[in-house]
Amino acid sequence: MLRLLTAGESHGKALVALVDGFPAGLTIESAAIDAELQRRQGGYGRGGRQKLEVDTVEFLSGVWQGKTLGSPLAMQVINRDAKLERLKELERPRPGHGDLTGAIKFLGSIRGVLERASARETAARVAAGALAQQLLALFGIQVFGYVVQLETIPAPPRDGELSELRAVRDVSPMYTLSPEVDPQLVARVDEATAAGDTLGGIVEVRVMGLPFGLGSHTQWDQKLDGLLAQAVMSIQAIKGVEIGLGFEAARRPGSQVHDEIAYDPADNAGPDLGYRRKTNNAGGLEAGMTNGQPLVLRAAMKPISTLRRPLASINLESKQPENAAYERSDVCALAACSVIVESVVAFTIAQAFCEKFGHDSVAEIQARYDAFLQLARAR
Ligand code: EPS
Repeated sequence: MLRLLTAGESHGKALVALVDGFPAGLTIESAAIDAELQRRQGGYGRGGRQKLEVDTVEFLSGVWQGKTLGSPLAMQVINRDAKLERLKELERPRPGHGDLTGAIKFLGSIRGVLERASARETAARVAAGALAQQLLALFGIQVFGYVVQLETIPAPPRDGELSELRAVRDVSPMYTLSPEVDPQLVARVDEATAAGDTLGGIVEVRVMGLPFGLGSHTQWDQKLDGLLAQAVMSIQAIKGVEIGLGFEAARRPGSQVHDEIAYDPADNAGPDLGYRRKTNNAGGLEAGMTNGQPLVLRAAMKPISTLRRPLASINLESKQPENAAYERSDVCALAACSVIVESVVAFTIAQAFCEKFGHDSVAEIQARYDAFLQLARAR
């Protein structure tokens, strides 16, 4: 089983991703992982912290001569702003953060909760997701995330070659596929900054090149849509996840929801085996399994809970009303969120991929993958 645990506090020594059950024989490209880590640090609306950090990954275990060994991979991202021991307790919990609830749950300090609840933890998840993307890429699976809405302003995605879309996204200040909308998004972030407020939005991830049959219909905890929703909902500030049409499916009759099936015997060499859909309202998943179509998932991010113009709270020492604490923070981390959701989706897909095709070695997975495509084509 491929699995991930993370460790680390926002201002502790480092974030660590412990990836267990990762196949042997993958040549690791550290620079590509660093590129994703740095993309996570970017986007319009980030705060002062990102000027201090230059996130890069160091492998502490599981790699020999540039290749994975099949043993646990400990990946470390060092915190430059490692000032945890000097930081003081907070007394006024921020509505929306884990401050009040965590301090009560653990009968302890707000600081002890916020340091781990912080979205800085997602650096470890992006490192693991970027590693997973390198495994998936060997099998032609590409995971691609971008922003589709800031607050109420849509930034519609577009179709096209992945390399072209990547080029558009990577010069966008908000990681959108709508350059014409970007100035409006930037202006809205500037407005929120001036008002001491924060902003959320919606990100979308597409996964191309998926074979049939990742996940399973047989048991609730193996359904891939459920696993994806769990993984994405666990990202800090995510409040909703939808796949394909999502909530819109509830508003339409079945004839306008389900994706009619066609077949092209002359073009069945790819992982879709020649089965084509006129629409992809299912978002690539039927009965908890990939169906050979692109996976499409969206996630809703709430605005960041640390506001420069703070909301009402209670001083936990005096129990008297006071405004919430303010600490240096981001105004909008939506662009970063698109990188994080992309990474988390990539890791979850890699888990399902290894569940189906094995996780001992890349060579065995390749043989089993090829054999499956051959058998499935003859089905
Ligand atoms: C966060 C508070 C801010 C964010 C942080 C998440 O950190 P700091 O208090 O050091 O300014 O910048 O996110 C990151 C550091 C990051 O790398 O994403 C919080 O309280 O959740």
